[in-house]
Amino acid sequence: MEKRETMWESYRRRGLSRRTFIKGCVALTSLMGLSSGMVSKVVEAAETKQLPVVIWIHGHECTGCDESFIRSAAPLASDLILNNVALEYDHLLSAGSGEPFEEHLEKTIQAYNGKYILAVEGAVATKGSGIYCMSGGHPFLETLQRAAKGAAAIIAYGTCAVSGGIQSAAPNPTGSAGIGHFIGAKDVVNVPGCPPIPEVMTGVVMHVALFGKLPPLDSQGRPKQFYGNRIHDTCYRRPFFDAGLFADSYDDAGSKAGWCLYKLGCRGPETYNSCGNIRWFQGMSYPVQSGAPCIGCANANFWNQGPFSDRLPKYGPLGDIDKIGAGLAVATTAGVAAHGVLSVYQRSRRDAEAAESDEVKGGEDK
Ligand code: FSX
Ligand code: SF4
Ligand code: F3S
Repeated sequence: MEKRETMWESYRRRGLSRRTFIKGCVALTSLMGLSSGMVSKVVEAAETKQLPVVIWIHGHECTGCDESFIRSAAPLASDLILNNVALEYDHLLSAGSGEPFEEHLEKTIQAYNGKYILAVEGAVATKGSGIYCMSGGHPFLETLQRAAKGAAAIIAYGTCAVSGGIQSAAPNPTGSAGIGHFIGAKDVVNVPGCPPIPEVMTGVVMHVALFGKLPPLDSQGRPKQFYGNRIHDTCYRRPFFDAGLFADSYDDAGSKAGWCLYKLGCRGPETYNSCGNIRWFQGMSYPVQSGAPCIGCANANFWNQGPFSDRLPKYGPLGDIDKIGAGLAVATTAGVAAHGVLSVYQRSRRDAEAAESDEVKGGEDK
């Protein structure tokens, strides 16, 4: 087995300074959700660990996960696949194809047995002897099991790989399911989302690459640093939820004023993901910010829990929002004021009233 370079050696080969390397390590530390005290450990790992071999396979999916991954900005996906890992095989990103490409997969599995990271996107299609999802001439299930056997760690990227996703939506004609059912007792990091956030994808693979072990996981196998909060916990519309101010339709005054989207079907109260913190497109926005309720894309079976415009039947101790709406608004206003959020609430209410009066005027003009 050839000796591969370390990340530090890769920086030097490209003529990059020690300062740039350290800055890169600091950025990686933060990306992985580690405290600044861990920077020295990241530097040490980046200096001494050979770049890990990664095999990245695709099952039954839409390729959205890779499309998301290549938009990672910190680190850049191009940096990650060219300089931070040794990506030996990827159905989408590799230049190779055909029989030589499939032979390369076999050689890589054998040469790095027990040492490579296996990244998997997409579900396993089981019906019709696997004919609904073939990979290199084999049912995807065979490719998955062959590659999983010698993997040091397995990352399931996307809700399809984690729990079947849209591929397993009722009536599930292809018999699709998440990969966990098919790879025995192997440790799997589950990174759900349809697709997952790009920086979450790079953060997880870099954790495994640098530390040679899985990041801390929750009871569903998700990395705690990225799936420790609900969308609802970090939502900037939360003061409106707490104040009982809800948009009733996509173009009403409440919607224009940025009120809570719960009544439009928002799944934020039951969905764990980092969209509210990291956001998408280099921190630019995320569904709730663009005016669309969270549809719970990181939840198992979310495609079967539609229509997405149907609101959650109830939310925790609050019960049915319809029954408590007005009372909640009054009761929570005092609390909102105490927390200094009243100005946001008042401004928004004024905005809503102004928008409402504009709408009335617009109607009168016609
Ligand atoms: Fe599924 Fe990913 Fe959704 Fe698509 O690889 S999680 S359908 S974004 O592509 O698998
Ligand atoms: Fe935000 Fe949705 Fe929660 Fe409302 S219900 S606060 S829009 S996450
Ligand atoms: Fe998905 Fe909800 Fe985030 S729909 S992208 S988990 S806001």
